[in-house]
Amino acid sequence: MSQSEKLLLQALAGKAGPRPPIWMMRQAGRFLPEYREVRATTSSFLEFCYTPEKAIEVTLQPIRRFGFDASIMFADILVIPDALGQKVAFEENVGPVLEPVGDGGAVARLSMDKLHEHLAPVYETLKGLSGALPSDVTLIGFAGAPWTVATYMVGGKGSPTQAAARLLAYREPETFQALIDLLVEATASYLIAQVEAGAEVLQLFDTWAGSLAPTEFEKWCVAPTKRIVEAVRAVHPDVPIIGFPKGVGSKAIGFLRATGVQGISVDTGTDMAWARQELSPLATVQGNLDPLALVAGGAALDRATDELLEGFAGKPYIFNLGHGIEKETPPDHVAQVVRRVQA
Ligand code: 1CP
Repeated sequence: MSQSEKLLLQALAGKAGPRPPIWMMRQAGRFLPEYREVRATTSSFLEFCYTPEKAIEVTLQPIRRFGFDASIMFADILVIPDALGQKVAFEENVGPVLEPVGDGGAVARLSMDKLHEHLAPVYETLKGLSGALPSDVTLIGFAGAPWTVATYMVGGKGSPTQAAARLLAYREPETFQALIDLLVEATASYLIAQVEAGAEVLQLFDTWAGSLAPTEFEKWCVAPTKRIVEAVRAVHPDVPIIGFPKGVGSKAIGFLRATGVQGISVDTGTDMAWARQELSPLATVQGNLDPLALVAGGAALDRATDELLEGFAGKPYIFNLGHGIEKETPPDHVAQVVRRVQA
């Protein structure tokens, strides 16, 4: 299959192909027994991400099992703080734990010097995947958007409100801006290297964009994303970028106008009739099946799948979830959705 026939690339070029492409956020992960088996061979999650052979294997598992149309490389958004010199660990049943960056001195101690050396295993993973994927499957690279990565860097862990980062941004705007500037530069450079290693599409995860007030949303989500998009396009003008400013509601319109990304991933709470009307003219919409409908399965899952397919019939559209797969998800339910979308 030629590049231009891949369904995900067609959809992102604004063409409604014969059917929508389907992939799922967190399609590799703990809901799959074969993932848990490989994962059990390395205790440190970051070391697991930095072992190309294992990262390639778990990236391929959901492609083999379900036949998704796209494959997202296995890594994590927190490899960037790790590569900038911050201490990052993942603790079992806790999640990420970082040594918090709380002032200008801590920001100044971060450095891009070893960025690519540190991230070289991720590029090896992409190169390996490029050769290993079926010819009709699109390879997606990704990074966390600066705001979301900064929430973990400043807070030192995940949090429901992202209060630590929001407070630092109000109290010490210059310090926070310096952190965001560093993340813009590092992330753009990381994404450019991903394209050179074989990524055909890039997704920017801004999971915590929804906690920002409108003015702060402009400053810490829209403006940094725009700078990254411009930097990547300056080198690779044709690589489509999908934004995922989660939980931002109607602010997605301004986000699309300002950043010019080709795709927008929308969360489960988004009204898809509204998205079709307001967002589809600006970008290809991706989403937003409820990850819990996927856990539930049965007729409710078929109904939710059909609503999305019918709602976007005739439009360029990417079938996906509104957020990542839950670890309790029965794999058979994923197969049920893939069959229905690809029928
Ligand atoms: O031991 C394990 O298996 C840990 C679970 C796990 C997995 C499977 C983590 C820890 N990260 C990942 C992989 C991952 N993370 C991918 C791989 C590709 C795929 O989707 O199949 C991707 C794209 C991510 C992105 C990511 N990491 C995001 C953005 C998307 C989202 O889910 O909102 C975020 C916020 C993270 C941080 C992270 N990584 C892991 C945890 C437990 C967390 C914290 C989440 C939180 O604060 O709630």
